[in-house]
Amino acid sequence: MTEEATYSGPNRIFSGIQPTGNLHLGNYLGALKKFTDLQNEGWEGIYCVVDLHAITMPVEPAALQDQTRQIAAAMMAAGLDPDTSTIFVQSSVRAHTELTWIFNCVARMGWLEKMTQFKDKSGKDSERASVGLFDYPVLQAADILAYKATHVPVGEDQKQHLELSRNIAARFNQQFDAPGFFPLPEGLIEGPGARIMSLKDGTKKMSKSDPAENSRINLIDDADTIARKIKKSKTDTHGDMPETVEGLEGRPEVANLVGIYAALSGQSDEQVLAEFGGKGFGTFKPALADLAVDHLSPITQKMRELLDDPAEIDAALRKGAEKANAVAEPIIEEVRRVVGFWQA
Ligand code: AQP
Repeated sequence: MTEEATYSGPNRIFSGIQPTGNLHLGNYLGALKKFTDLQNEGWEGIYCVVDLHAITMPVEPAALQDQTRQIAAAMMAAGLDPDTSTIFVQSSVRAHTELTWIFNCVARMGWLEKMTQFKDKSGKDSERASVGLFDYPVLQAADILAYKATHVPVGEDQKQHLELSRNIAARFNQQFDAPGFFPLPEGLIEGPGARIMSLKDGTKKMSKSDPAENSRINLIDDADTIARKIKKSKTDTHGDMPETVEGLEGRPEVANLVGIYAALSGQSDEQVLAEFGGKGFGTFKPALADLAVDHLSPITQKMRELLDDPAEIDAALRKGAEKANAVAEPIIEEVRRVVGFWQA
């Protein structure tokens, strides 16, 4: 579905991270690092720990509480400042669930049936998956549009869900004869780190739910663990590091390691290969391990400090919920009026 983007409100960023399992390097480079860079470029940003999304799969209540704080700690440790950006927990702002219901009546079954993440996560037994898992992308559209966010920094895996959010926004505007009411949110996806792959299989994305612990670098891994995982990462039998970017074709594991080095060092793949092309993995892997440890250990340390005394996290989340509510509530009021709900 297409619509002239006539939205004229301010630019605003929204993004979320699920409190499910340990955050990994893919979450950091595909999301957290981008959030901080955008904040430091002056964007208004609303960043959410999406606990309503987390319960679409079974999760222990106590674990959910802990993991919610862990994600908030990671956001703060990665450089998000709760005074500059809004950091909050999704379930503390009711606009998300209310708008989801309205969007459930706008989105079409056929759109949701095409979502590959639902197919991947529900597996062969989709009849037993929760209705929430199927509806997940509609909640995601509500997350973004409850704030009329115009830009969404995410990893490449979220491209399809983002397209669905645009379709829901466009259809809402059309169905309720409210042109330009919702923006058609754009992804901020490109750039190094958009798709970090498993350290054990360069064709599979690095993921929290991969049972192979050595497939990912967790943000809470210590220096020795990071070095060991990089040393054991899969390469191939084609020989040393290629001299050119073309030489990375057909070498997904090596391309992934070069991409990680590039994203962490702020260089291009070409620059990395100018330095390491022709050298062996015995040279490249230790250099990558040092870079990863240098980059991640201050974040890990800050995360641990915050988690040792969670009062600072909780205060930031309370304040974030107030700020988020103050943006979302007037928008939901407008939505109620546009939809035609009774108002006293
Ligand atoms: N491998 C990745 N490379 C780049 N970005 C990634 N993201 C996730 N994996 C990669 C981005 O991280 C943000 C938060 O993701 P999430 O936790 O909300 O959802 P997810 O995609 O379900 O994370 P995982 O690790 O892949 O979990 P599972 O294993 O449960 O599927 C998003 O912006 C995402 O794009």
